[in-house]
Amino acid sequence: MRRTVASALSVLALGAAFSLFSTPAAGAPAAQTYRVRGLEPGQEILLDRAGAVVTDVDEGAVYVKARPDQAAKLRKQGLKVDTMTATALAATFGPVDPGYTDYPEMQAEVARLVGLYPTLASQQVIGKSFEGKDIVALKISDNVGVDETEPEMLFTANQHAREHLTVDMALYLANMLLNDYGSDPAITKIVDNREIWIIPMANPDGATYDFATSSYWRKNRQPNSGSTAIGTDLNRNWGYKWGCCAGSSGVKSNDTYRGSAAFSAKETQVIRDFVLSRRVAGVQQITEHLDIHTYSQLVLWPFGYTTSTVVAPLTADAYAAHRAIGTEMADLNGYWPGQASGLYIADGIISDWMWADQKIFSFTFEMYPKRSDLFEQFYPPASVIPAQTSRNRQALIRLAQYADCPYRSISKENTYCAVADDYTLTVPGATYVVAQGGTVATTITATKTTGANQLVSLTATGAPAGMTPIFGLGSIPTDGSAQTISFSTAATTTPGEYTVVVRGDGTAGTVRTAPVTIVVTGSAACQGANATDVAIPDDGTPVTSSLTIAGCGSLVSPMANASARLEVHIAHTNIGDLQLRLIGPGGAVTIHDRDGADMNNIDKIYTLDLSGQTADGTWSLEATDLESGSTGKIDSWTLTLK
Ligand code: 0X9
Ligand code: CA
Ligand code: CA
Ligand code: ZN
Repeated sequence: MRRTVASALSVLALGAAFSLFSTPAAGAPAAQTYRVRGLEPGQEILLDRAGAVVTDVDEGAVYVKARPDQAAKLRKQGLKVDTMTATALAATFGPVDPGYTDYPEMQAEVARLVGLYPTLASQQVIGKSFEGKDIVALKISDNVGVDETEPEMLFTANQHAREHLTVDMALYLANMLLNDYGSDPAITKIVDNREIWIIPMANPDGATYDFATSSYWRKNRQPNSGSTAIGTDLNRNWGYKWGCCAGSSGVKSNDTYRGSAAFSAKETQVIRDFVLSRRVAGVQQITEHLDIHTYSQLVLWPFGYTTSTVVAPLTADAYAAHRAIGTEMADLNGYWPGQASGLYIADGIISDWMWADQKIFSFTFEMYPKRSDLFEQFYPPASVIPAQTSRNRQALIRLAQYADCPYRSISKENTYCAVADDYTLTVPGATYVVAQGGTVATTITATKTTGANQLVSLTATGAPAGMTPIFGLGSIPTDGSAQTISFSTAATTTPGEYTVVVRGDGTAGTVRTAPVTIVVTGSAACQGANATDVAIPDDGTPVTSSLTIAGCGSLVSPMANASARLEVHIAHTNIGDLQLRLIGPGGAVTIHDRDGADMNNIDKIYTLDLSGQTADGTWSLEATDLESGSTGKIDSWTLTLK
């Protein structure tokens, strides 16, 4: 279906573009919700002019807050404008499914876990909401009653009232850590070596109101002086770059109202003060933070207020580490990774403050669903909870594993996280290329940086089947001398790019690693590339870019590999509009189905099981833009079948 401007705006669409809503004079009729249909691309200005504030966007319709006189203006423009009664709202968005965890149930669940695991879990009321409800933080760690010197992590959920799935996500995390402690080694290690703080409901007033009214409520419930409009968007109220950049609204009735001042909301004050209280002798104990939202299936990192990537106080290395961890998490949960501003500019957000003010690595998850038209957006049925929370298990574990030194994600732990009796482990050069059956040699060096010398024993992980790392010496001194290390491959080693991690275990207990990137090339006949640009028409018919593979399949081995490599480069202004298929001699595989909400460009390496298809023949990359309002081109792609 061709989408109108309504769905062209569909990605959350909570920006400040429609903020001309004038405050009604005292006694004027209050704003109410209307459904507007028949809006064509480019006609958004009509909403602006009438003073209507967009609160939500759906396939074929925009929902606005407006006064009756403003709604009448829209009708005069020929738009279909329906009054949304509370019943109509509930019918459109559905009531909140009682299967979600409401405020009393959240308190009961936290109390149950603390009762069940008294040595691992404790709870603390870190402050009160505007209406006086407890804001609860659950702490999980071994020796939970003791403030140990372990890296701390903070999880916040439900800043936005209607994003009920996020509360269940936080409680899934708590259950995962507690129930699987002692049985799952990765979880046990995390609970033993981290102090984890979970705030499952950052906005209990808003959540309670939304459960009671099913009104699709986003903000807190704090009144605004001089207005009948209630509420501040907590995720526009944080004190870094508050209100700086048109990424929030100054209009009290707007869904992204930033509040009267930075930290004017009670709930952001409480959480800020809790974070500040985690400084010991001036050193912030929390190293990583995750803020949980719905929807769009994204992993986001700072900054949200600007599209610049590296801007002080976010250094190039800090940005790179955010990106590396964020991308690893996205690989594990199937979300799309990107900088927060890639979705849209938002200012006064929690993650920007966490990094800029406290140097806490901070991420945002936007959970299920992927798109607005797939399901009930913020109100999917509670039946999705088990699958949509457990899909984040490995991503959360990975995040926790980095909490001692997030810079390890870019192999800069030696620079940023040095310990006594330390050394660096280095392998020169970036990428080593070796043909199947061949051997590539290089050197490895251990160099003492602090403390005493150690003897370092070497091992390696991550080598593919058939590849053997060979160390000239099994143990090397930290005197800086270069030692030989080589990698021999078998004729059967699957071509591809591998990261072999060489690990050094020093006699003083210091563990250091050095990643080595090795590209194993197969027969040239099994590779193809096409770098000719192919324009992808907006909301148009499929386009393809093709290549021919010949002489790759043999009589004994005619098929492509179970882990074939497809590298895709596409320039596009909204990859959430795009569908991509790889069409081979034996059929089509969908590799991208409108993932990534409103983000730009695809530069990605896909590993595909193509073992059901003959290698030789024509292979095409097909791109279809399914929505209007954005466009791009297939830039280049490379296919390695064996
Ligand atoms: O707008 C928000 O606060 C978040 N999205 S939501 O739909 N859950 O409201 C996203 C915040 C991420 N930051 C930026 N987009 N800049
Ligand atoms: Ca502990
Ligand atoms: Ca501590
Ligand atoms: Zn949100």
